[in-house]
Parts: sequence; C-alpha cells; structure tokens
Amino acid sequence: MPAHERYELIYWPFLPGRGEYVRLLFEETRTPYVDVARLPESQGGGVAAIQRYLSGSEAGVPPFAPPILRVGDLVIAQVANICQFLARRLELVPAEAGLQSIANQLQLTIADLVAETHDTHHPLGVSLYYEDQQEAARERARLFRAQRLPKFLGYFDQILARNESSHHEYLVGEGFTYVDLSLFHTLRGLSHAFPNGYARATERLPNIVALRNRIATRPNIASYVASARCLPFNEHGIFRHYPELDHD
Ligand SMILES: N[C@@H](CCC(=O)N[C@@H](CS)C(=O)NCC(=O)O)C(=O)O
Repeated sequence: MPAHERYELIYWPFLPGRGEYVRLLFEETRTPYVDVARLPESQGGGVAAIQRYLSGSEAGVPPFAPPILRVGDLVIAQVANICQFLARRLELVPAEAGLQSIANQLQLTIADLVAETHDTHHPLGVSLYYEDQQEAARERARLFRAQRLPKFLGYFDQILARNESSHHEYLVGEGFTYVDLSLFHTLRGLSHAFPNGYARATERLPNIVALRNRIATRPNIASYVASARCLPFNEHGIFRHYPELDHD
C-alpha cells in the first residue's frame, strides 16, 4: 500500500485505552493499519514515535495527546474526530449529514463517559499516582457508580429503545455504525472496571446489554478480541479494576 494511503495509529503501546476506539473500526472492516508505537524503536515505533508527534517534529498540526491518526500528510487527533473521519471512509456511518451529526453527538457523549470513568481513579490530578489520591478516588467512584454510571447507561439504553428504524438494535439510523462499536468497547471496559456497579446499573437496561452481545458476536470483532492484537485491560489504562472502587 502506498505510504500516502496507509493508515497509521499512534497510541501508547501497552494499554488498550482510547486507542481501542480507533482499532475497532479497522478490525471490524479488516482494514490494514500500522499500530506504530507497538513496533520496535528500531522500526520507528515505541513511545518515541508518540513523542515525535507531540513535540511537533512530525508532519501536521501537533496533537495534544494520543490517539493520533496519520494518513499520508494528514495528522489528526481526538477519538471522536478520528472515528468520524474513518467511519466516513470505511462506510461505518450513513452518508446523510444529519445522521453523521447525531453519530458524532453520541460519540462525544461516550467521550464524556470515558473521561468521567478515568476520573474515578484520578479524581485530583492526572499527574499524580492513583496511590496518592486513593481516598478521593473511593468517594468519586462511589458517586460515579451511584449516579453517573446509571445516568449515562440509561441514556444509551433509551436511545436504542427509541430507534425504531433499527428495530432497537443500533444507535444511529437503520443499521450498524461506528458508535455501536464504541459503546460496545465502553461497556466491556466498564464491566471490567466495576463488575458490581455495572451489573447493578444494567439490571434493567436490556437494550444496551443486547447491543453488547450483538457486537461481541460479529465475526471480525470476536476474532480480534480473541487475538494477541487486542491488549487486555490493565492498571495503566482508563478501565482499571480496583476492587476497592467497586464496593460501597
Ligand atoms: N479528548 C481526547 C483525550 C486524549 C487523552 O486524554 N489521551 C490520553 C491517553 S488515553 C493521554 O495520553 N493524555 C496525555 C495528557 O492528557 O497529557 C480524546 O478523546 O482523544
């Protein structure tokens, strides 16, 4: 594939994190991509690759933070922005501008949920260790599980309940889109991080539970999740399982 058409994802090599939202679009459509930072440094990979973009020594407008997508000379960041760009090319969103805006609205709401999930283990400061903010994290996580998690998940369940055009199976329009993939990954992450909180919050939300199962059995997603390319959740990413944050 010529370099100007090659899709390059630049993201931290040791965690699924926000990079996973981008990977899922490639994996679902079996689109070849290079996960640049997972290559050895001798091949231009490693954390050094990320630093080159953040410091502005690569092409394009320097991004504030990864994930970063490069296609030829185009370099873009922000998950929702990258996913919208790719979904248009990979036919994972309807062509109609109105539906694309709805998809983006839902994707940005997922980004809000991801940020609040991150803040459960880092309520005081991104630059501090979890161990240095553990007490605040307990309180933040308690409120998240009691109030914000049910509110966000209830919202997405309602979106599915109202979407008669997809028979309540998909979030936007009549069929499957990238936003369904993103919600799937978020639900996986939340159930890993907060098994108790997630079980309680989804007890009466059949639509999102069904969506998660539906996406998990898509052949390309199922084989990706079972592969070595799919990094397991761990205590460096967004969706961290700290048992003390999942108990009242
Ligand atoms: N709103 C951005 C958030 C990006 C972000 O926070 N990236 C994390 C990794 S998941 C990071 O490396 N942040 C470094 C920083 O904020 O200094 C997005 O959705 O892409």
